[in-house]
Formats: sequence, C-alpha cells, structure tokens
Amino acid sequence: MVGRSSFLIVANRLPVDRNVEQDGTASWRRSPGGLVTAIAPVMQRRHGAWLGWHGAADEELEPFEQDGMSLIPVPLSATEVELYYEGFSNATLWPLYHDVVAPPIFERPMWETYRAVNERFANAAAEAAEEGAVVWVQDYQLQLVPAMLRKLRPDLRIGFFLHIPFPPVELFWRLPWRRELVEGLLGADLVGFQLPGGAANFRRLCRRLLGVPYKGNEIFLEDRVVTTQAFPISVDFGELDSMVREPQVISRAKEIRMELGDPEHVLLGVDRLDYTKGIGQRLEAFGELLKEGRIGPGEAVFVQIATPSRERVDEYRRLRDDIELQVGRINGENSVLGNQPIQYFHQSYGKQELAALYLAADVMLVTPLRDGMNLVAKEYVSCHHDLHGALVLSEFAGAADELRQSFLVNPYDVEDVKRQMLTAMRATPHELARRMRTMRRRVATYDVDRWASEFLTALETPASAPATSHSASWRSG
Ligand code: ADQ
Repeated sequence: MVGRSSFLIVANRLPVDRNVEQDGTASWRRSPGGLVTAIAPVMQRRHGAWLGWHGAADEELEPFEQDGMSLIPVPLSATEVELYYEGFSNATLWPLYHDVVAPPIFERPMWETYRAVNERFANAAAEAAEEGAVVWVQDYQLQLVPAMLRKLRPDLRIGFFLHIPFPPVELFWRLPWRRELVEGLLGADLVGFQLPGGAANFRRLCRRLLGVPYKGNEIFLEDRVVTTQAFPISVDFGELDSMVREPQVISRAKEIRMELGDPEHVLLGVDRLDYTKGIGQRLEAFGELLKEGRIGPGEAVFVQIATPSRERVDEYRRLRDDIELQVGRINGENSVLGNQPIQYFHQSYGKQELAALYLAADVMLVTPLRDGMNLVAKEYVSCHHDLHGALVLSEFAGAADELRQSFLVNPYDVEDVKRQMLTAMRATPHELARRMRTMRRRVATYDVDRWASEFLTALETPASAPATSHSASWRSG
C-alpha cells in the first residue's frame, strides 16, 4: 500500500500502459506524452502519486510503483466505461465543448454514471492526499471532482486544468446538468484553461448561471476566491530538438522521402482520428488542387496518419468510414502507376518514427475545426532546427494564438485552405526560415516544463481574500 502523498495528480488514465508479452507476463510502460514528462520530475521531488484508471474494465488493482511514481488505479466497470467515458465524456462533453461540430448526446444514465465515477475519483483522492496536499485534477472527464474533493477535504489546495476548449455561454447553456458542472469546477482554487478566451467564457458563465461576481481573473465566492487563468500547454522542445539531430532519425527521414518516390513536396497530417481535427477538409482541399491540375502528377505526396481513437463511439466509426472512402476516391481519380498522391495510415507510431516524419515533411497540415491547443503543430516546429518546413495551421486551434507566423487558415473555407497550401509549398527558403525561427523561439521558451511550473506556482500562490464587498451570493460546498 502506498502512503499518503503531498502532491497528487488525478486524471482519467494512469500514465502507463500494460504490455503483455507472448508468454503472458505483463509489465507496465510509461505512456508517451508530454504531461507525464513534465510532471514526472515534480512527482519524484515531492513523492507524488498519480490516480487514474489503468485501462482494463472490471479489474481492481492495488497501488504500485513505477518509474519513481506511486500509481493508484481507480477501477471502472465495463458499463462505466461505456456510460462515463465513451458516453458522457466523449459523446456529450467532447462535442459540446468543440463548437458542437457533432451533435452532443444528452442522456441521463450517462450523466448519472459520470457523477458516480467522479465521486469515486474524489473519494480515492481524499484518501491518498496528506494534510494540506496539492491536488491537480486533469480534464473534462473529471469536472465534478474539485467540489466533491473540497467537501471531503477542505484542507487541500486543488487545481484543475481543462485540456480542451471551454465553450461560449450560449453553447454550454444547452447542457441539462450545467449548474452541477460549473459548481464542480468552482471547487478548485485555480481553474486553468488553454486560452484566455476559455477562461473568459467560464467567468461569464459563472456570473450568468450563479450570479457570482468576478474581477480580472478572480471569481469571488462567499467564502473564498477561485482564480481562472490561461496556461497554454506545450511540448518537450528539448527532447524533440535533440532527437531530430540523431543520425538514425536523419537517415530515417531521408528514407521516408525516398520511399514516397522523392516528390518535390511532402505534405503531412498527424492526428487522432477525430471529427474535430478537420481531416476531411484538408483532404478535400488537396483533392481539388490535384483535380484542377494546380498540383501536378507526382509533384506532391500527402501522408495522412490517423491514430485509432474512441472506436466504440458511433460518430468515430462513421468518421473512419468517411475518411477512408474519401482517400480511396481521391487516389482513384488522381493516381498514376507507381504514384498515389495520398498515403493513409490508420496506425500509431513511436516517438522516433514520428520525429522522422516531421523532419521529412515540407508542409505540415494542422486544420482542426476546433482544438484546445494541438501539440502536433508545436512538435513539428520543435523538429525543424533546419528552419525548413511550413506549418499550415487552423485559426481554430489554440496553438494559432502563439504560432502567428504559420500559414493560418479557416478550415471551413476550402478555397482558403487550397490557397495557403499552395503558398506554403511555393514559399522561398528565406521566407520559411523567417517564419520558422520566430515560431521556434516561442515553443523553446514556453515548453511543457514551463507550463507545468507556471500552473503549480499559480496554484500555490494564495489568491486575494474573499472580499464581502464583492457581494457574492453563492456559497461553495
Ligand atoms: P489531442 O486531441 O489528443 O489532445 P494533440 O494536442 O494534437 O491532440 O495531441 C496528440 C498527441 O498524440 C501528439 O503528441 C501526437 O504526437 C500524438 N500522436 C498523434 N498521432 C499519433 C500516431 N499515429 N502515433 C503516435 N502518436 C501520435 C488534447 C486536446 C488538445 C491539446 C492536448 C494537450 O484535444 O487540444 O493540445 O490535449 O492538452
């Protein structure tokens, strides 16, 4: 049994994946991803613990140690995975928070299971935290946890970070359980968002729904103050920057270009297969450019990597069929013997292979219809110390706030995407270097370490006193 901790991460998933060998022996491997990398040093320094589901339904596991981190598995039944995770988290909240680009499903059993699972996470966190501990809750699957936890353990310092956008009041208003969700978040001392716009949406919502006043970043409850602030997440710039200088990654990048038939332009898309990512829109733009002859036969190859994602949710199954049909159609109409303009892969890749792909790509296409941040855009920039490469980036990705020197597009405007794709392909090396240099400076400075440390510093800095003069009418707890 793991002792109580002074620093706790509470997230839907533990930062490890189970690896089962052919002989049946199982071991845990740290999952890839910036969040773990950024938080691991803090965890080690503070004897932290991470609470989350371990990925297998209907299985209870004891806490265990891995890579100097204490991991506390929270069990989920198969029905809970269906209703809390695939249901309320990914079929209700995900589309609602992403501009309703797909219709959200509002079903009471999903909500009730979401609440029950959040309660289980809050109870587990209350048990695991030592007196006065810092608890950092992650993302939309656990928005009720802050208030539930505060009720059980008012001594804790509770932070929450939302990785996806926070929608405008008008959209959020549709949610039948809007009040409970907002009250859940207000249980935190600090609520972090990717962008200032998300934080502003949340403050306005609190005022309209609960009548609580705010000033600047602070929301004044009757008995305490909640700080709301933007902390744009980032990537491990240093790790990627040195990876693409390794000889084997450089030669793999060259090999990739050769395998693609050494075209003049390699275009790349890397996404989870999700309807928010605008994969169909960029394929359409590329297909039209081919059809109109503005991209010649063999001139460009577009590599689209789509990681399998949420495959049991209906909307995702339909999306996969649509994309694969679209790829087939464009290739069918535009291929010549020995050359297919779109290379599509429905697979996951290791870090090094992904870095080699980024390095090999002349044009990176990141065209989400809405995205909290989008790490792929920042990963691409981190991989181009050669100052070569163009980033075509949607105005609707959080990353567009920082990467102003990208080729910005409105993904809903197919002519705009086509125009910017061509502009990116035809830009001079001097122009590309000028843009890339500025973007790299930004990502190198605001990397994922800085994100985590700025959040934790803000969390541990007490906010203003709850001033009665602000006449709050709503009491937390
Ligand atoms: P995601 O929606 O998952 O994250 P994103 O930010 O692009 O989106 O991160 C995807 C990650 O998966 C990247 O690190 C990428 O390298 C990796 N990846 C994608 N395809 C892969 C493949 N085929 N093989 C291996 N790795 C692959 C959510 C929000 C985002 C926000 C992040 C972090 O939706 O807006 O940026 O959280 O807060």
